[in-house]
Amino acid sequence: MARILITSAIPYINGIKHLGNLIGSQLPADLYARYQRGRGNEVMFLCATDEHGTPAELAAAKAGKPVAEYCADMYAVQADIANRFGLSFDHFGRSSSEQNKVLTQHFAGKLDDAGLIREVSEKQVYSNTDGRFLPDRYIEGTCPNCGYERARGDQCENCTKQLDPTDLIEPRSAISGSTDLEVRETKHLYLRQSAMKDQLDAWIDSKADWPILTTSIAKKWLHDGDGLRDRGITRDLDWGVPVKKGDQDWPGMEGKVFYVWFDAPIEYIACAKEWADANGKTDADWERWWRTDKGADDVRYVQFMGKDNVPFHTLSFPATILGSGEPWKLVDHLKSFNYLNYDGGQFSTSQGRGVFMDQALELLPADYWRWWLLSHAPESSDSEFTWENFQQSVNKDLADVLGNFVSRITKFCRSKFTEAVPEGGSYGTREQALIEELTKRVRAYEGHMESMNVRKSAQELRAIWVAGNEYLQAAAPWSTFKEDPEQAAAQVRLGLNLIRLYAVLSAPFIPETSARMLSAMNTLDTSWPDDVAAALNALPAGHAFAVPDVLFAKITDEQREDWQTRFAGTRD
Ligand code: B3M
Ligand code: ZN
Repeated sequence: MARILITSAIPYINGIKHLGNLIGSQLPADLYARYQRGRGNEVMFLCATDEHGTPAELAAAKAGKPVAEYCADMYAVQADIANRFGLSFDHFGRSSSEQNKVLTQHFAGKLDDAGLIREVSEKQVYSNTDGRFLPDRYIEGTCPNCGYERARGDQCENCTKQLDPTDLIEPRSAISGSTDLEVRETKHLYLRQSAMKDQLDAWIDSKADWPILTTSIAKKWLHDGDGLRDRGITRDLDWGVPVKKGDQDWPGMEGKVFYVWFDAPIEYIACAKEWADANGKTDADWERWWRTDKGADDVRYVQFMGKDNVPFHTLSFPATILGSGEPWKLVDHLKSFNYLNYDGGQFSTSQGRGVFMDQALELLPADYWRWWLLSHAPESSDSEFTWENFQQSVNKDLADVLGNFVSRITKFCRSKFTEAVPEGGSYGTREQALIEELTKRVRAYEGHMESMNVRKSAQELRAIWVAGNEYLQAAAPWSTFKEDPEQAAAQVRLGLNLIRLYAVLSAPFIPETSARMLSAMNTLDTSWPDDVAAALNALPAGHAFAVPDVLFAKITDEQREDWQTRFAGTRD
């Protein structure tokens, strides 16, 4: 049994995420976690809310709530929606936890001991109108790299370049819009990433199997001149992890907090401790996932994220881990995604454009969205959500192919036999051919899932569904039944067993529907079809089942048009 640690990028606390965020990390991470559990491996799947820094402060101010209260409320909202989308985290933590505070201060102390932190007296943008410093997202302006006009002080979301607020052209306050800004001196801690360039370079070179998207972004920041600048890891803000060296005060740093991008990835680790603490486990229980000196050397660690998060995960976070000199687990495989666009433009949280997770669930159950998003994951390039495409996929793949198969075979059996797997007949050449085809396809599916090729996995799964339909069409038990009821019984027995097989294979994509299929088939047997022939005999003759309700309703043209209009504008 392999042990697999999986983390999804932790979503900012500032509001409900849109479908583009969902397919960018949490959903494919869930697909992989469910698949690995299905194969009988031991999985630790962690995610959390990213609660510090300017995104949280700005959103709380907008909501008119104290920031701690805002975060607690939004955490509950996000946890509930994640649950309703079937995201099967072993723990959904909070970066504002006590565990993360302790660990973040611990890492800072270790990095300082290793000589990797320097104090810098630097110039920061100060807003006279707002009476405060304007770090990161408190400031907006034009990106010096690509000219995008809404770049933020920490990063340009258009070209992914990491920025400093003073880099922006025509800067303005994100709070008041004021351009009455000046530059003032303030003291901050810098992580000496530049001192670790060769170590990071060698580490990334050792990852030959990483997706091109991941390594190209990492290499770009390592070699394009300023990519591996030392970065400030503290901020003049109230909300965040107070700057301390372990549990000691840090002279000169009073009243400052760590930068959100310093403590957010550390939450991946702290989240495991939160999991242990919440479940009456010991430190040894979580450390065996994270400390290579305590059992994590045989753990495979996989991270999922959108492409804009890659620089922080290939450079800054590894610099923190390697620099600590302690035996923490480093990522083994990093799966990154391009962007999903919405109907001719971008999804946007700040502009409320697109479909948000809560809205999606008001329209249709999670599995409809899961299937579309995963089968159209923006892997090799950006992809686009359109309502036409969504309607088409749902109606064809889910309703016509999978749903129809299940409905036809169960109803036919009920009408000609009983609601039990029929006796009699044995599998013949047509059935053997199907078993052979399915064996090939299931092995291919496993290969794609193992290497996290999300779209290819979906294509293969759909082909597996189609194979069953084509078999049913060709075998035509409704005709066979008239001349040879024994043979028809065997065909139906195979068809009913296919439903169980489909439920097991499809569970990572459409877990709710998979559970309904298993419950209709009246079985708890979710064993993986290592041997497809054996799997197609799992439900023996006489095994009772029930005809399930329609698995997937088709999306009508009226619904599609209605939704298209409703989601054409922006959310208030
Ligand atoms: N919260 C950015 C995002 O949600 C950031 C990810 C942190 S991962 C440690 O895209
Ligand atoms: Zn840019």
